[in-house]
Amino acid sequence: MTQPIALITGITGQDGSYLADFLLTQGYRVVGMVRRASTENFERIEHLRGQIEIRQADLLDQLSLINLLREVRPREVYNLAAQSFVPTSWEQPVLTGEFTALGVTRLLEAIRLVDPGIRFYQASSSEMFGQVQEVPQTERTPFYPRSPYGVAKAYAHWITVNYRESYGIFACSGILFNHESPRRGKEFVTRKVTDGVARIKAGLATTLLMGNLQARRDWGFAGDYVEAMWRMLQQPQPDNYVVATGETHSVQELCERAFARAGLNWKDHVVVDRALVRPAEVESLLGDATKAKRVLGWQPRVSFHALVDMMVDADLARYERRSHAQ
Ligand code: NAP
Ligand code: G4F
Repeated sequence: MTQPIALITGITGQDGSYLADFLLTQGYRVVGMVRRASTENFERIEHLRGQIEIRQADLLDQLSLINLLREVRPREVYNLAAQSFVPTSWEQPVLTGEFTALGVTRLLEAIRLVDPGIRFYQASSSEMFGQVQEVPQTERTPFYPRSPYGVAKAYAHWITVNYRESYGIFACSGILFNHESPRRGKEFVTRKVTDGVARIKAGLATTLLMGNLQARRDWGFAGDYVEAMWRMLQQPQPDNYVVATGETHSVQELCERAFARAGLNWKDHVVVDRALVRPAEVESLLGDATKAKRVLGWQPRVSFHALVDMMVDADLARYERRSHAQ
């Protein structure tokens, strides 16, 4: 049998790196798409050098996507690239729409032109549920996005469904709830907190400025969630799936657990800064992954507490290594 080829956009991101790890264990030839930068940003895939191939293209550039597909001829394309930080989407709404919404149409058009038999995964988001219309949220819950990012992801979701229905492309939309890891970007709340805890423990800071502590999220482990992406593309039919843990926790609970893990009391360090509260908030998310469990045989393995502990421990170890190196 010939080796299957997977193309991952956004391979330098959190999910791209975990998905590459996973696909290599499944025997894939993994090709990662990166956009041009003046310096390489390969920290999350450093450990995979020599095992994966990197090619340049950009979601903003149609021809680069067509040429990439012509060269690589993948069986599966995982579209993980996006402007993914919600607050930035208010500061750069047009660019967010270009990457996160229209970029998906460009990629689907490239697939249609080069090889409509390619299986396509779109990284959709629970941010599309925004001001939630029901609890818990399922594949049938109507969207009510609350940020330019959420609006862009709703467009991307529907264009994925539309290319499935219009052209018969095997296009899946994975509606993933928040998922985190030690590789999470430091601006997202979980990593901001665990990195903040480690900085305080190391004596590099005394306070941590935070936004809305009452917001609630359904947080899972990124390493578990990338497996659901792959399982979607192995089914006989393309479809949409919610991927979530079915548990919701507040940002305050996150702070409590993370500081306690390092032997600290969050109340001594966390300071609320109104400037970090968003113009329109997604107050609470809770997913129902019954369909993913039944059809894909997928299960989350890492609990909320285990996830926070894993991230705090990784950041503590990082600062400890740094202090020993000095
Ligand atoms: P991330 O860490 O922010 O990674 C985003 C990736 O997109 C990076 O590799 C980035 O490359 C790349 N990218 C951005 N603009 C690009 C462009 N114009 N052309 C090519 N590449 C571009 O995000 P993540 O947490 O791994 O999430 C992966 C995907 O899932 C995203 O689409 C996100 O919106 C979605 N999602 C995430 C979650 C979550 O909780 N993590 C939940 C639901 C959906 P650079 O390294 O060059 O910046
Ligand atoms: O970690 P966050 O920035 O993630 P958010 O906005 O939920 O978006 C993430 O998950 C989405 C899936 O639902 C993805 F699609 C998206 O790409 C991204 O990965 O914020 C989580 C919550 C928010 O309610 C925010 O207001 O934490 C609250 N929060 C409170 N203080 C904070 C802070 N968020 C950040 N980033 N920084 C704070 O200081």
